[in-house]
Amino acid sequence: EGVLPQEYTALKLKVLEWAPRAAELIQGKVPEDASVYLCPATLRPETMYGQVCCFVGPHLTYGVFKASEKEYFVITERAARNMAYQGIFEKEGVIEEAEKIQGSDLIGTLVHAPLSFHQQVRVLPMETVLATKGTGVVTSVPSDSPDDCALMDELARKIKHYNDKYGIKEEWLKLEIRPIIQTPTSDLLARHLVEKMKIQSPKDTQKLQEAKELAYKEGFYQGVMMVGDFKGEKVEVAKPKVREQLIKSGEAFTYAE
Ligand code: A2H
Repeated sequence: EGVLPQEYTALKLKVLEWAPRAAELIQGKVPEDASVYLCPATLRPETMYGQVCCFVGPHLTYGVFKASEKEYFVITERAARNMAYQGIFEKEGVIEEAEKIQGSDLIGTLVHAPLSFHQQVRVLPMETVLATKGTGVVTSVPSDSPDDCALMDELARKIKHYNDKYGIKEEWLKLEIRPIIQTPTSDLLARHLVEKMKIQSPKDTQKLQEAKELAYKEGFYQGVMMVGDFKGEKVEVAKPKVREQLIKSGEAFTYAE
């Protein structure tokens, strides 16, 4: 980890319908009138219009942590500890875990994705999620993230395997990927880079690292918003505005580590 703290935007993806195993575990553990959110940490809040699913690590353990009387967050225990000391939970320094859930048990859960063209998206598996970064939850924006793009391709290509293993349905992967940001190279920069660099799988780590850096730099310094309230503005300018909007509407918060 670096010397300077990384500041993420943590998004609140409200659970609309639990996957069967998660539903059993949650039963009676969270008050009826409370909402539960999956909280992905992102560095690209301006891309949230393009969310198509939400990734969890199938082998990671998550907790359902009480943020306030009415709100519970699904995140790693590590993230909960950090949040408890950042004034994110109602009771400063207090960690209350309603239940533990394995990532694999969350797969198939239906959540509401703030700002996205696709308001309802599914939870899907990402084997490469690091337990040591962010909240352990990653929202998927395949138009602008090479990692997300490579993984969506992989899930679709091996749908039979993923259906057998996790009950993933083909239709969950079929959400349209719409352009969000125009850059000199492309309006679907991640897709363009994955194809141009011949990235075959989420395990092409070195190529993906390179693609990620290229996409981040070009997107940030040369990108222009094609959608949303800041359409036509440079990404550099729009990014903090989208972030502020999400925070003001109660759909996101700042999380640092
Ligand atoms: B980003 P950094 Cl559109 N494990 O959000 C693996 N990856 C994680 C993670 C974890 N535990 N927690 C967060 N991330 C991802 C959007 C996005 C992201 C776009 C383009 C690039 C991009 C949509 N996915 O990240 O190591 C999250 O994905 C590439 C930099 O702290 C988060 O932002 O720099 C980013 O990695 C944080 O990575």
